[in-house]
Amino acid sequence: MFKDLRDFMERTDKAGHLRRVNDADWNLEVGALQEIAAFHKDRPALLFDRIKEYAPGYRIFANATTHSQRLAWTLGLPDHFRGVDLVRALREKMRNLRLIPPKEVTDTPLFENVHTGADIDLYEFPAPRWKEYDGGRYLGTGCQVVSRAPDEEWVNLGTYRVQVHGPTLAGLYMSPGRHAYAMFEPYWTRGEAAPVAVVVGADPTLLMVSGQLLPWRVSEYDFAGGLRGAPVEVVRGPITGLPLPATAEIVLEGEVPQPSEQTHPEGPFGEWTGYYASGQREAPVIRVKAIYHRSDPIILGAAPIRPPASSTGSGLFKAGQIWDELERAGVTDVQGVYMLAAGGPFLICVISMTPRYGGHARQAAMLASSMRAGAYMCRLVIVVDEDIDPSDPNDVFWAVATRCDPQEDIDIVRDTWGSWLDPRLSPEKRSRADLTMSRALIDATRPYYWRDRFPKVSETSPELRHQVMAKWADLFGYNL
Ligand SMILES: Cc1cc2nc3c(=O)[nH]c(=O)nc-3n(C[C@H](O)[C@H](O)[C@H](O)COP(=O)(O)O)c2cc1C
Ligand SMILES: [Mn+2]
Repeated sequence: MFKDLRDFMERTDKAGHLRRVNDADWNLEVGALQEIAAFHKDRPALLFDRIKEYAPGYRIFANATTHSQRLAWTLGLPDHFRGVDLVRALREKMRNLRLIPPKEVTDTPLFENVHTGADIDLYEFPAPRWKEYDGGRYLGTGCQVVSRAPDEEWVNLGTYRVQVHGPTLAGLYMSPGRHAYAMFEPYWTRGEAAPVAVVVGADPTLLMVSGQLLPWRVSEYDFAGGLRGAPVEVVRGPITGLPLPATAEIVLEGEVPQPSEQTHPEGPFGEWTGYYASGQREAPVIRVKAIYHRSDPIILGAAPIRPPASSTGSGLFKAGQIWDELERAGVTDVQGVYMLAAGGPFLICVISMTPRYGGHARQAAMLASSMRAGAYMCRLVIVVDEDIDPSDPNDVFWAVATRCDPQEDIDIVRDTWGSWLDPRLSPEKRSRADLTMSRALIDATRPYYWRDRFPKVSETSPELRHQVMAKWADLFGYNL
């Protein structure tokens, strides 16, 4: 595995995946290029340097994991897997994962530059304004917010966006239920501000982990250690005592005051759904007490991009969890689960299976849509036969269009677990904080009781295909 962000960048470069961009403006140009690259067929990563108004060396690395090969590197998996094979490999890895606690070290480049007191200026870094309707500049997109509850040992790392409000003031957007929020509350109850650190530019494996819903009391450090098979090296934060990744590029240390004492308008910010749904609200702030950074620091930028680009790591974890839950619930013969990229990581779940009895497919759909992993924000659950690749939207919708009779095969479930981020949440429901949504369970498997009489698929058999391809190999190239 790679050692840190710089090492990852080098590997990206050696693989031919890196494009260098000079002279872009932090105001919208960086964000537009990031989006264009995410939709480009090569899915390159971008390294921005000589950013407008900034000294050379103050860089932004964006789109670290928009390519499945680079995604596999961050997960410590072989990089030839795609689609459902990647989900299968991740599940296998998760089954055998051992938590490895971080290792404290003293040797670190993080303190090459230390700013305290009047020397603190968040505008020292070229934080982008990513999209045209964003409410400001965001230093934290691919970041980690580090926190610890007053009387607990374990340390949490969560990815929550961090907006720059002023030279020493940053904003924090945490959805309800985030671990850091639960850790801050006991400080606030005692009338204290909560200690916090924000890591900008850690190695992308840490980002992959800090963006996942791990259980309370499972430190993302230990999980990342498990993924990489070696402990994450940390140094102690001089002010908060919190462990910080030793090779991080930039770290802010500070405190989060009780919201009744201080908040600041936060957002709007374009979200992974492809919409601005959460608007602008008062949100908690971080009073920055110190900034540490390596020389020539790199911001790891991971602003959300509309689907299908927003579906990277979280969708793989989600699919693996739903698959696990289905098996645990006794649903047999599942061949694959995939979160279709058009729905980002959460909105469209596809299950490919071999139904063994009438009702089997419907049972899988109902369970997937209501057990923990699939219950949040899922709009469509689609069940397809085993000959359909659940990661291929054309295959999936071919099955929906030809094997599903809407009147018989689509069920609607009402009042399920939704979110403020849902662009379809009506103004009326939004105003009364009713976040529930409905979802459709689509059975696109051949009807079980007459599947033997279902028209045959009109497609060249694998045997015949091989035969003619061997005979006319030159015509298409060997691997077609
Ligand atoms: C790139 C990225 C950006 C994210 N931005 C936010 C955010 O701004 N606010 C938020 O509450 N969750 C955000 N999330 C989701 C959380 O990181 C995720 O739910 C994670 O579980 C939070 O950690 P925690 O469970 O320790 O609180 C983001 C996830 C990713 C991958
Ligand atoms: Mn957590």
